Amino acid sequence: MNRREILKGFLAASLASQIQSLGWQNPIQAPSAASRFLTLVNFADEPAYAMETVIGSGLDGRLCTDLAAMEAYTRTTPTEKFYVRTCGSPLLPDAASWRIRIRGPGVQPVNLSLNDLNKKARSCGEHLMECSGNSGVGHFGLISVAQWEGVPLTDVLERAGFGRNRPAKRVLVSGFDHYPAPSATSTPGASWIFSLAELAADQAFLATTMNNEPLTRDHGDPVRLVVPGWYGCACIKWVNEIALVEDSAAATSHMREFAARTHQAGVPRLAREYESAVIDPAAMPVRLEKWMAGDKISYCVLGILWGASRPVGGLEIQFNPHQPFVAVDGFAQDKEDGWNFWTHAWTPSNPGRYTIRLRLKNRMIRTRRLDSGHYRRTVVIHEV
Ligand SMILES: Nc1nc2c(c(=O)[nH]1)N[C@H]1C(S)=C(S)[C@@H](COP(=O)(O)O)O[C@H]1N2
Ligand SMILES: [Mo]
Repeated sequence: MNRREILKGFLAASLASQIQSLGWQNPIQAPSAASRFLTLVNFADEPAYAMETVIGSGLDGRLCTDLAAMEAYTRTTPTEKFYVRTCGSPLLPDAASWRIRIRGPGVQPVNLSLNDLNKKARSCGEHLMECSGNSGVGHFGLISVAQWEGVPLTDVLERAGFGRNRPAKRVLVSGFDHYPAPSATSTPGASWIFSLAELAADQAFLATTMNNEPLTRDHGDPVRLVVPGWYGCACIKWVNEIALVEDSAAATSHMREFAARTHQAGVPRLAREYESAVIDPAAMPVRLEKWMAGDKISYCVLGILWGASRPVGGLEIQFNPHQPFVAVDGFAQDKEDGWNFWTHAWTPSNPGRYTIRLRLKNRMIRTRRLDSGHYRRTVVIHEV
């Protein structure tokens, strides 16, 4: 091993062990006498954005999780930092009178109360949610992980007498979406139509708590849908209606609005023509640290991998389009529906602009958004 490789290995190992021992807490303390954290390097070409504060209201309300802040590197995102896409409306009815109306052809409608639902709620695990509109505006902060409790949607349907043997094979889930002012960017009327098979296979549930607390208003209080592994646009908040619909049901306006962002072919007219709005495995850098390792400047890229419902094998990183992809040195996947953290020690040979891109080692796994270059991030290195 040459000196550079030794330093690289040392830096990766010391950072990785420190990050693990602190449970992804702030690593801005020297992991050893021989190395010293200098500073964070910002991502270039991303506009300044106020992170972790609510900006706007109603359908235009947003809060972006600051992935570069080390508090984000816990298994779950604290609720007050969990991203928000659409804030709770001041017109929302009182939780005490909340009912979910369940209806379908040939069955008496049922009004499900929160009490009924809360009695059946159980732990549904840790799940990541990402807005399909997540982008460099907001530093890719429309992505978060929480611990959820709730009731599987298929159980709710069975209990209401809407079992699997009904002719209707599709389920429309709608949420409250009335705001005092019209939106500049979005169409109101959040609703998605799923097949019963999708709901069962992906274990969609009606969530009643988030991080062991009642849902907050902005995250769907009193009840929201969570569809593990799907984009957030399918995770309807303030759920007030569940309907069994015909196989020939038209796609909702919300589905049409999100067709491109969920990788559909065009804007399909019928709900059944929509592919599951699943998140493919993806990875991006979220934090770049500048270190003094011995007497040499070195950089550490910290990043996340998500959307992987199975082990992906390995991750590769590239520092400019003309450079080869190399194996990410600190990558280990321990979770399949949250985020996995990785680190990569980097000693660029020259100052300059670098565009960092990730890909999976296994090129057979579908990674549509990653392949499109969507999660590329650029940094400017002044000192090597
Ligand atoms: N009723 C309703 N539900 C909704 C939306 C909405 O505008 N109205 N937005 C959806 C979108 S696009 C996303 S990404 C998620 C965001 O959930 P969060 O704000 O709790 O992170 O909620 C979904 N559920
Ligand atoms: Mo979204």
